[in-house]
Amino acid sequence: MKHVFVVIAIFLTALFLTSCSKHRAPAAELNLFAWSEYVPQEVIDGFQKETGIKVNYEAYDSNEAMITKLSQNPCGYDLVQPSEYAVENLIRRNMLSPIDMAQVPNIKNLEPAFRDLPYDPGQKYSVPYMSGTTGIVYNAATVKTPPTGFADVFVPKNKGRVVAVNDNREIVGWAFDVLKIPLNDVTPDNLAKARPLIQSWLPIVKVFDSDNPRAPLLSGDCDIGVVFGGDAAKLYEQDHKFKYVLPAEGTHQFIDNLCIPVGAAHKSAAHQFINYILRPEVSKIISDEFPYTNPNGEAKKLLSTSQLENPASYPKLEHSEVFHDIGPASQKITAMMTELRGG
Ligand code: SPD
Repeated sequence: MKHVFVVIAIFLTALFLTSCSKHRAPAAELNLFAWSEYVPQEVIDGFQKETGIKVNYEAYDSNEAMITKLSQNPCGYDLVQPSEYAVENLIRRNMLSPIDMAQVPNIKNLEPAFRDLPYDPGQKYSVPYMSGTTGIVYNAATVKTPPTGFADVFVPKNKGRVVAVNDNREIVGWAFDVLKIPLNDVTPDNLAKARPLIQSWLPIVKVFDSDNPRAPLLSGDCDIGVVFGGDAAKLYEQDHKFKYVLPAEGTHQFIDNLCIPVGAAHKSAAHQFINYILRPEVSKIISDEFPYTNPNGEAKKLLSTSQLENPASYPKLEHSEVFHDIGPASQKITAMMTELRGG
């Protein structure tokens, strides 16, 4: 019986590698599948110019969207950019290739706090790209009573004024925070408790947008947002009237990474790109355009005082939780949210 399983495993691996090789693209290419508005064009241009490797940047707006697409097209991408819990998920499902750290000497530039993190023990598969928090941004010129938590945001008087990231895991997490349920305790009972709360929140939100939630705040269409810290930091850079607060009910920190899928056709190019973005002067360009928390200690030395003092880029984090891979419960979140959003 054991032999049968071994033969099937060898056959499936051979089939997978053969099907991957049919899709091999020309050598000097890098298929980058990353969050939208996260990799500056200047970084891509610099890398292309220096290496002659053409970068094809396809964007996604949630970890779940990336995982679904990568599962459907396992040979289609050379680099992906999962958050911590998605790294755990991809490792568990054998979807990542180990990174040869000898080809990434600039990893030394990462701060010790961003090395060898629990979601990737031994740091075999992931290199932190940027980190951040999800929090509340508001326009202090129009919002006279500053919100301090989700309970102040999702109230009937704010109907039509709120923009929120379009991310089901996040939204369920906010409800769990309000209900004092640990973020990763995604059980059917806890989802049932969160359901009526989320149902009452959805009509209050005018815009769901993870790509550019800044736009409705800048236009004045909305004056309160629940957004990723980098977007709040960018708004603050444009106008200090945009204030950022970490929700009183609970804070969630994320760490987004670069990882190489197991079916990647251009692993050498992927390693070169990872090493390139870890150069301090390149990493600074990322902070200049997308002011998240930069994990690169050498790059941080190049940032201005105002960048380092931006409260949305480098908030004071006392207690925060981190998402973990929740396995099949993730589909339960998708099913509940799809139903609540009306299909
Ligand atoms: N526009 C870039 C957004 C990156 C956000 N990643 C954070 C995911 C938190 N679940």
